[in-house]
Amino acid sequence: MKIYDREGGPHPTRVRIVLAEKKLEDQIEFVSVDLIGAQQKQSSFLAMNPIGKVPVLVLNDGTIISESTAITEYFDNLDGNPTLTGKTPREKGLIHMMQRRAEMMLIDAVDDYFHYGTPGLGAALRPWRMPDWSGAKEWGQRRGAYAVQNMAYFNNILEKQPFLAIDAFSMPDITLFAGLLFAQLAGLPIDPKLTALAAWRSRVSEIPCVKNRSGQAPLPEDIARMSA
Ligand SMILES: N[C@@H](CCC(=O)N[C@@H](CS)C(=O)NCC(=O)O)C(=O)O
Repeated sequence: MKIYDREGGPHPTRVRIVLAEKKLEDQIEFVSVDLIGAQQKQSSFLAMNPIGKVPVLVLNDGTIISESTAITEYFDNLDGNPTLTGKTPREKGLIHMMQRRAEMMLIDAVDDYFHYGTPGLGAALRPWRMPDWSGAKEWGQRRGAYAVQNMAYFNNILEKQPFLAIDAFSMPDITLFAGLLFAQLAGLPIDPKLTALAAWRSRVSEIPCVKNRSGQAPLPEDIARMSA
C-alpha cells in the first residue's frame, strides 16, 4: 500500500498515529508530497484526489481512499478488531459524533485560520486560495477565534471523562490531538485556564502510538520555507 502525505502535516499525523496503533507502518510505502511547492494541486495528483489534499491511501489493487477519517476506518477494520473506531453500535455512534465535532469545531477551523488568516503555506498555494477575496484575511481570523473558543467545549468534556468519546483512546482523540498541534503551530495555543484539555493532551502524548511515531512536527525544511 502507498500513502501520499507530508511528514508533520496535521492530517498525515492522524493517519501515522493510526498506523502505529495498528502496527501497520511496515506495510506502507510513503510518498512525500511537497505541499509548499503545491505539488498536491498538479494534475497528476488531482487525478488521484480531486480536492488536492493529503493524505491519500492507494491500496495494492489501485483503490484510492482519501479523507483521514475514511483511511482510519479502513486500517482500524483491516484485522477485524477495531480499537479506534468502535466495537459496538453505541461506541461507533459516540466516536463519530465526537469525530465530526473535532473536525468541524477545531481542526477545520484552524486550517481556515492558517491558510486565510496567516500567510499559510505561502505563495505557490495562493492561486487555489481565493487571493482576490478582500475579506479572506478577516474571515480566516474569525475562524481562528472560533477554534480557540471551541477549545473550552472540549475542555468541559474532558473535565468529566478521560477521553473524548468513550472510556478508551479513540479516533476523535487523535483528531483533537492533531488539531491542537496544528493550532499551536499556527499561533493558537491552549489557554492555560483549560487545565483538563492540557492534562488530556499530556496523557495522550504518552500513549505509545502517539509517542513512538514519526511526523509529530513539520519537517525542518518546511518550517524554514514557511517562515521564509
Ligand atoms: N479532510 C481532509 C483534510 C486534508 C488536509 O487538509 N490536508 C492538508 C495537509 S494536513 C493539505 O493537504 N493541505 C494542502 C492544501 O490545502 O493545499 C482529511 O481529513 O484528510
